[in-house]
Amino acid sequence: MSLIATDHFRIVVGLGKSGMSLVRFLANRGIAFAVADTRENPPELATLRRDYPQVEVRCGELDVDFLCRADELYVSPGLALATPALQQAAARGVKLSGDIELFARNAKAPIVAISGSNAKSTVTTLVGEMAAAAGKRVAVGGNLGTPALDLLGDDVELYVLELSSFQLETTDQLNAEVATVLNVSEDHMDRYSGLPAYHLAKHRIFRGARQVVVNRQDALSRPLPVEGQPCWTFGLNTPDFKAFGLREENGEKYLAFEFRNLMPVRELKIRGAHNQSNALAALALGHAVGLPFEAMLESLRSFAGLAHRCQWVRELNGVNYYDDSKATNVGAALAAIEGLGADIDGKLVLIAGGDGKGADFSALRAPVGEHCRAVVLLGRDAELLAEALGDSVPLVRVKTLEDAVQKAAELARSGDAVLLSPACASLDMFKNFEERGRLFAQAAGELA
Ligand code: IK4
Repeated sequence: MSLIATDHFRIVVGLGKSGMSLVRFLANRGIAFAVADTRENPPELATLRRDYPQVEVRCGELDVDFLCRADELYVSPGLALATPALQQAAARGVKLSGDIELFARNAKAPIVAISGSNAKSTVTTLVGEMAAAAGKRVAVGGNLGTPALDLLGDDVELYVLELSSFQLETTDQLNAEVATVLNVSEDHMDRYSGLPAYHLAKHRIFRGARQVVVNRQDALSRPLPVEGQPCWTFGLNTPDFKAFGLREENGEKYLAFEFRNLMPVRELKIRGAHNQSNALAALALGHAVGLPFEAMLESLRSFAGLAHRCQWVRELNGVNYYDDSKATNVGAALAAIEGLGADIDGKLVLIAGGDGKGADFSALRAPVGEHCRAVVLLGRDAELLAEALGDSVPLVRVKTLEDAVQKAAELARSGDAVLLSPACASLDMFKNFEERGRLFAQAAGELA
């Protein structure tokens, strides 16, 4: 590959999905770069060797002297910035950056930026659908679907990005048109010193934002006020000025903006209070970028929810099976247990466990005691979950997801629901939560 000579040299650290998008971006612009990954066989190595055979790649333990050949490193969200080799390079003057920073420097259209411990994929997808329904040329991605750099295009009118705390850690100035942290609950405690550090990383999303959207019911979602910066809020209580919320009138509950009712809540296909909150968050973000209410409400009426997000899989012998593999933390599992638990006649048989990422599982004890007939535990941190749940409910340990589904089917009675909502990441046993969800649905489908 011919590279235009510049005094700049970059290194892409981590060759997964976003690493590969960085490679394409840098190569297309003739910027000189190399690639490093701590793994011997990173996921996109074959693609890189095929499409960019001239690019230098160093696999295995990071070499600080090699990293210091670059003036800027683009660090994968899967690799901790605290990694000693990265910190040593930074101490020697190398800038640590990431794909989202590069995206922000190059995007020409407004950005809707969405983070939070939970619901960010749902709200991102909703805002994307709303913009499309309003006739906008919209590009949706980031932490979900297409990596941000692959979205860049001259004809794009609006970007809608889901961003993780790891992506935000390497982003200095996002300059979003509107930014939000939907909620903050504990996650990734294997990568952060505590909730404050995680909270701080998420709030980098507000750097340079022209407008913000705040969750009235989560103080940790609120940025410091900035003079002249419009602040829209959402919450399940009654809305006031610049606010989205719920209002009850003549026994009917409505999604509402300020003093006007927009749509009866019952017209939503997605169920549960947390999904009403998600709908309101999407309305607030869409309104901030000027989307008309008509198109937004149409999208809300047709949206049936995401795959692996409390997704109905099948019914057998009066038992419904739900795939909530996307519940990779305690907050997400709580929403599912409380939401679905209150919605069914019978009880839940919960399948949980995996890589707990250092979480405190104790908040699960009371709702599990209230809503669950039994819990089937699997994965690396099954025993930590067992300890937290105590004797609130019968516990069954299994080794595989197939066994978990089998056991759950035996335990469930007619009217019950079997719910995979692991409160843990899947990476100890699976490629990702999508694979975990697919295998759950397959095992449930094979029950006879
Ligand atoms: N160099 C380098 C390098 C070395 C190892 C780069 C990556 C790794 C592997 C990879 C990864 C960790 C990809 C990842 C990741 C973590 C992608 C996403 C995440 S995440 O923490 O943002 N998401 C998981 C979570 O929320 O727990 C998803 C878990 C799941 O799918 O079950 O390391």
